[in-house]
Amino acid sequence: MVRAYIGLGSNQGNPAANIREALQMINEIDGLKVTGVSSLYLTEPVGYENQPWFHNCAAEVETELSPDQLLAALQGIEDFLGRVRVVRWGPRTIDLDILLYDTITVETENLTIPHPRMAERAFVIVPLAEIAGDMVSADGRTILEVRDQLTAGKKYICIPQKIW
Ligand code: A4P
Ligand code: MG
Repeated sequence: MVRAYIGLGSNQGNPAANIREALQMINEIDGLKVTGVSSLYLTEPVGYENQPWFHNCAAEVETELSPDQLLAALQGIEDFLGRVRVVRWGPRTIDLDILLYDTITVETENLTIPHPRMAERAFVIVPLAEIAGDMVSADGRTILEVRDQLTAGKKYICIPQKIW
């Protein structure tokens, strides 16, 4: 069993319901179990601004799946929940990213772990720090250190909603 962390994001339809449904589907896959979920955050869109705000959270899973198998499982859930990819960084029903997989580094055409853009993105790091503060990011800082440096002086809206 390996511990991995998944970033969840949605800004179409009912984002909180989409995220809850994705968590349930993740938990129902053989060899995957959700062992922790952060608070749910309302976040300003990054990358492509002309779109609704996102809801984001992070989940901890225990898994027997390899990184490639985990990616395939998450993409199956994205497809099932009807994600249509029109614009890169654009609106989506659900986006599921592998943030960390144990302490392993993966660098293939289809998969980069730790997730390459996570350290610059408060919408990933703030939720992740709630459940994986002591894990180490790609540059050797802990997730808590990354969060504190990234968010100094900034405000993020946390929706105190029971998501899991
Ligand atoms: N891929 C490589 N590494 C990974 C990984 N660690 N986890 C590949 C998941 N996928 C990974 O991703 C494209 C390809 O990345 C996949 O086929 C997989 O093989 P995608 O999810 O299909 O495309 P995308 O999400 O449109 O592009 P990208 O570059 O992954 O976007 P991001 O970085 O996921 O950003 N603003 C807020 N506030 N909240 C958000 O959640 N999300 C995005 C999407 C932009 N702005 C946002 C948010
Ligand atoms: Mg993505």
